[in-house]
Formats: sequence, structure tokens, C-alpha cells
Amino acid sequence: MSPSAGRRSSRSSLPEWQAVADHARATSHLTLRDLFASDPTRAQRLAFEACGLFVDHSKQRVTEGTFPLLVRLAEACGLRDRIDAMFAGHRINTTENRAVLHVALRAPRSEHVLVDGEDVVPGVHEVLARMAAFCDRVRGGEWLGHTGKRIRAIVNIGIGGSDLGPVMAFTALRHYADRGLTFRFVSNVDGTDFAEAVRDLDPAETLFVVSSKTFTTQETLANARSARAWTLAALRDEAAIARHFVAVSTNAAEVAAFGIDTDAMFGFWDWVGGRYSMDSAIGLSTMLAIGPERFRELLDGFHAMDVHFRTADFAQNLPVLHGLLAVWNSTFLGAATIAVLPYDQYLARFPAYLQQLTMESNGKRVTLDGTVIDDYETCPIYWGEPGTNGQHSFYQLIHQGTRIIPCDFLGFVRSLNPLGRHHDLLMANCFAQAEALAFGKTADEVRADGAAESLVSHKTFPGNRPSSTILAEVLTPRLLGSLVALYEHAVFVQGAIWDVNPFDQWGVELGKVLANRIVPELEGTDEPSLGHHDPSTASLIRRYRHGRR
Ligand code: G6Q
Repeated sequence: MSPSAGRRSSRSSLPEWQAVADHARATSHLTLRDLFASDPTRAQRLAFEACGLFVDHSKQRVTEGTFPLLVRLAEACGLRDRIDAMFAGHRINTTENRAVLHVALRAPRSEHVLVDGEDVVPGVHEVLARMAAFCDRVRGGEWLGHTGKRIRAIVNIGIGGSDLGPVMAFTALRHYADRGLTFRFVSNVDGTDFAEAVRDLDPAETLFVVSSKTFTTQETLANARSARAWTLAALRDEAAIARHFVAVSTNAAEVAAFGIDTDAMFGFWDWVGGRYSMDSAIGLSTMLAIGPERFRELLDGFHAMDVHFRTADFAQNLPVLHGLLAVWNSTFLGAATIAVLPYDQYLARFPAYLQQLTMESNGKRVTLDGTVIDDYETCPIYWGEPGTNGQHSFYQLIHQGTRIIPCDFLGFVRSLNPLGRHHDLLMANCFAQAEALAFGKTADEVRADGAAESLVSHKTFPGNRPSSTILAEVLTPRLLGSLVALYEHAVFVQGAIWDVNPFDQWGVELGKVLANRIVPELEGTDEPSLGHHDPSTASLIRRYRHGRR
């Protein structure tokens, strides 16, 4: 029996938790049609604004009483103290005994953030200055490849937090990128990823940024070794490595052991979690693309949201409300997933980025003290695709399926690529989807359209499907920073309510250990004894070995 068996999470016994649960039951019969009909001010009352983001929550299934009850729950869960503890550099990642200070990465020079009595802000700015100097040299054509050619291609090698942030940010900010440089991102240990990424690149003009906090990650090291071999096969001189490889890591010893000079290493710290690291040196590829000034704007956008999160009243606090809504929808209304639907092609990778941020953070089943949670659901599944593509694919289920899928719609007033009517068409679709989801189409309305009686139920839209819409003026580096920080802090809020640690990821370990055990069983020449595997796994390994021969 596990030590925690028999213990129950204390969250669900809080009176404030029960009050929210009672409220959910008591209001479950209300529809968005009713709610809008009974309150003409609803659209204004449930819209919030900060850091350039206008957030309309009025199409969520909430009444006037919902946010106050959720805010009281947040207070009862100690959210204020948790926020203060994070910003104060306390070791709130208790299972790894680490501070959690991505907020220090975007702190202005004038701020002080102490970890064990030491101010970390000067170190942050020192690395930023080194990154800026390096980026200026590469972008300005001063940093040359081994044969004297200018660098034309940057390949970021990294995985998880060392990939998803960089690739999302590059995609999002491509409009601001130096178009004379080609950017590629290699993450998968599948050799196809590397092979396709470098197929059309010239090794003499290619710079690899090996991004790995630990510098021990199997996939990243395998790709970095292949990159090394690819470079040496063409340039035929070990000295070329120094011109074509830089590292981003916390592990100087492993970087040196790999053969990259630590002068060409950009560091960060153990208090930066992988999925919270896109604004650390892990953002080197982003800075190479958009330049140091724009990167500073990105950090300023993050920081603006940090200040808002830390200081705004919970009742008006964007990340607090966003986080609480996710808890409301998933834990109290039973939604198993949340769709994130950007109506902007530049945000194509934003849902993938959010998958890690949300689910690796809060996909947990034990509380901070190790108690198994068996009386409420924690993190929902986050997923999505850019609109309007999703409309011609899975939106059918969101409109008429049997499950309720709350949606976050994201859009901009202005396009970075104004082209005829395109942007109006795009945003008309965005607004229309949220409207259709909320209000649906009744059977009578379908009949009034003249539908055959046999088709009425097929053509009826039940409505009452919740969504939030985030609208901003235009996608800039600053705006992106604020948007990402909104979700980072919303995830923090969720973790506080569910009483889980959003900053560890023990659930990724077991598979890694088993894979390392299987590698020699696939590669060895002697027939391995597979008795320690289950029959299914042993049979797959045998079949693979046989086929490989
Ligand atoms: C993120 C995780 C994980 C991590 C990768 C890469 O929060 O910790 O996704 O970023 O496993 O790790 P390295 O940067 O150490 O290679």
C-alpha cells in the first residue's frame, strides 16, 4: 500500500471548493442564450484588458457569481502566497528543490531577484549582452564560417523545452526575422528530422545551436553528433567545429566534453524550467532571427504580464481568471479538453507549445505532499490548430459532438500581411465560430429555414458551448511575450488550485530508462535474453531485430 493511500486531498474539502461545486450544480441548467438575454451588460462585464490583450470571457458558462467564487477558492488555496513565493525566489519546485524564476529572465536591469541571497538579475543581463553581441556578429556577417563564408543557415538542435519555445517563437515572429538567414529546428531522434533539415544546406554556411539544459539528452546529443559528422565530412578540419557550433546549456563540463568551446556557450540556470525557458539563452535562435532589440521587446512583453500578474486584483487579473476558468471548465464542469485556436498563421505552433506548457506542468495525479488525487480531475488535454483550417476538420465535433470542448480563440485586429479581403474573412470566421458555438441554432430556427423534418435534428446546433476570445491589435514581439506569459501564469494558477507541482516532470522518466535498456537489445549481435520484458514488448523487439537483419 502506498504511503499516501487512505489520505484524501484537502482541496475538495475546503468550503470554498464546495461552494464552487454547489454553484456549478445550481447553474448547470442555464444556457448562454439565457445568460446573455438576462444581462445586457454581460459582454462588457466579462471582458478584461491588460498588456495589449483584450480577453472576452462572456461566452464562458459563468454567471455573475462564478468568478467571485473562483477567486475566493484561489485565495483559500493560498494563491497570493504562492505568487509571492515564486517572485521571491523561494524553492517552490519542491520535488526538485529548486527556485522557479523564469520571471527573472525578463526582469529589467534595475530589479533585484534573490536566490539564496544572491541577486540573479545581473547574471541574466550579462548573458543577454553576450547573446546580443554574438547575434550582431552573425547577423552582420562578421562571424564567418570556417572557410570564410558568411553564415546563412541556423539550425537549432534541442527537444522539448529546448525546441518548442524556439520553434514557436521563430514561427510567430517570422515577419520580423532577417530573411537572409534560413532557420531550421531539429528535435526528433528520428534521423529523418536531421536529414531533411540539412538536405539543402551548405555546411560551410551553417551554424548549429545545440540547445540543452542538461546536455545529456539522448535525442539532442544524437542529433548534435550527426551535425558534427555532417560538418566534418564537408569541411574536413576539427577546427571548423568552433566556427559552426555554439551551445546553450547549464552544463559547461558536458559542453566541453562534446567539443564545443565554453567561450561559445551561453548559460542559464537550474531555476529555469525547460518549458519556461524560451526567454533564456534557449531563445538564442529567436534572437538570431529577430535581432537583440526585438528580443528585448519580447522580454518586455513578458515582464509587463509578470507585473500585471503580480499586482492586479485577482478579479481583474488576466492569468488568474484564465487559470480559474480552465479549472472551472475541467474540474467543475467536466470538460476533458481545451482547444486553442489561433486565427493567425504565425501562431501555427502555438498550440504545440501550449501542449507542453500546460500538460507537462499540470498533468499530475499527486498533490505537493504526495497525496494521490482521486476526487477531482486535474489538467485537461490542450490541443489545437490554426483557424480556419480546423473549421474544415474537427470543428464538427466541437459544434455537434457529445463532448463539451471549451475553446480559446486568438486573433488580431490587423494583419502583418494585408492582402485584399483576407484578414476580414479570417476574423469573420473567428467571431462566427465563437458565436455559433455559444448560441447554436434551435430546431425551430432550422425548420424556419425550410429544412426537411428528417433533417431537423441533424441541422440543429445545441449551442451553449463555451469559449473565450483573445483579441489584440497586431502580433509583435512584445505582444507575443505577454501572450505566452499569460498562459505561463494561468498554468501556475491552475497548479495552485489543484495543489500540484507545475515545475517537475517525473512522468517522462520511466520511458527514458526503459528505452536505454532496450537500445542494446536492438543493436547487439548476440540474441538478447528478453525475459525481463513483458511478452508483448519482447515479441516486438524480436520482430524488429529479425526485420533489421
Ligand atoms: C521541460 C522538460 C523537457 C526538457 C527536454 C530537453 O520542461 O524539462 O521538455 O526541456 O527534455 O532537456 P534538455 O534541455 O536538458 O536537453
